[in-house]
Amino acid sequence: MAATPIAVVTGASSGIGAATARTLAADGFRVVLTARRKDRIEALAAELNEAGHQATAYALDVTDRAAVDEFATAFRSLAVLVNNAGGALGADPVATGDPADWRQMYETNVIGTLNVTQALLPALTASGDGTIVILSSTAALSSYEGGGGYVAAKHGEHVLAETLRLEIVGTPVRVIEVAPGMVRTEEFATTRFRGDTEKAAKVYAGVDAPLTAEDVADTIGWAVTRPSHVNIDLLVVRPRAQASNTKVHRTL
Ligand code: 8X3
Repeated sequence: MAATPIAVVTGASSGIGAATARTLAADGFRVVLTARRKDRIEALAAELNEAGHQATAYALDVTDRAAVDEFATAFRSLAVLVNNAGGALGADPVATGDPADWRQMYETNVIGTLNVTQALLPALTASGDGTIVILSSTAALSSYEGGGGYVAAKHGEHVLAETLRLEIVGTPVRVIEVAPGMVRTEEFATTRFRGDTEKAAKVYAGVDAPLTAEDVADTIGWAVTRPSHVNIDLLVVRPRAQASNTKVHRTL
């Protein structure tokens, strides 16, 4: 009997990461949930196992290269890696943005993705049929005022995905970039505005049905389960009410 294919999901403690873990578990993968918050991923893994799926939790900070390398030693063969860990900090103009925020966003979004991808690439290749998903953003493709360091970091992730795809062509690993627009999750905007829930709520004010974490997980699940020779290079997904990063229909 063939072994159950394994999918690693980073940032699986909430939002898109947690929803993606649920989707891939339902798709028949043994999911390995990673995030810094151990209690959350352990609870989700227990819930998935109780529902008859296969899940394990591993506390991991993707910016800690030594810890990532240690984690990677557990895998001789890996089917799927979903690089979801990341996020935004601040919405200040370039003129006044805090360099510390820029640095942190580059660390988590770009270097975190680089760390995990480099460490697991041998196992993905060894599987003979590996898939790397990079969760970027529509902020990876065009700028918006106040996007600042987040836009810069997400552009970095986009370039990482493009360059890696060029470099590993001919190996049995595909690179899929999923770029969501406005997604309402419990934490993204609140983290960006440092706990200011009023400011966070304004992001979605009057928007008829922003995307949910489940919508994005659904697109990731679809892309990952295409036949091996099909590479969804870049999938942009927005709510119907959002035509671009700066053109959002609001009923206010
Ligand atoms: C999230 C989309 O518009 O907040 O990645 O940059 S946005």
